[in-house]
Amino acid sequence: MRAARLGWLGITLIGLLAGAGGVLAHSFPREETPAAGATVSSAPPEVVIKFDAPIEKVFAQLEVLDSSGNNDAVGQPIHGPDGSTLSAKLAPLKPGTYTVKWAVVGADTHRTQGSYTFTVANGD
Ligand SMILES: [Cu+2]
Repeated sequence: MRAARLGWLGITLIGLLAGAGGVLAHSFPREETPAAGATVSSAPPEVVIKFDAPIEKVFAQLEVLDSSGNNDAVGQPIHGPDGSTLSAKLAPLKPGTYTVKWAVVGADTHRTQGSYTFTVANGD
């Protein structure tokens, strides 16, 4: 009876450690500029995503798509000196809603990806 209890405890602890390790290791956005879901009054010159864990300098993708699916990011994504920031310069954006699509490989070699939108308001 006692052995059985210890067995369950052991399995639970292993499960918790494995789960926590997986979550901590992956790289997900912590802060986006412009913020996810934001409406900004003027066209931003760049998009910046700060991740919660280091990302590899290769394999990173960052696209800023207009409503027609055209990519307004200019050139390759730029890695920040802190090792966990990715940014892209933008062509002048017209008013409208833009979809930011990102994909990165974390320092643990795991790939994560996602998307969010922001809106450039009409008029100056
Ligand atoms: Cu991971």
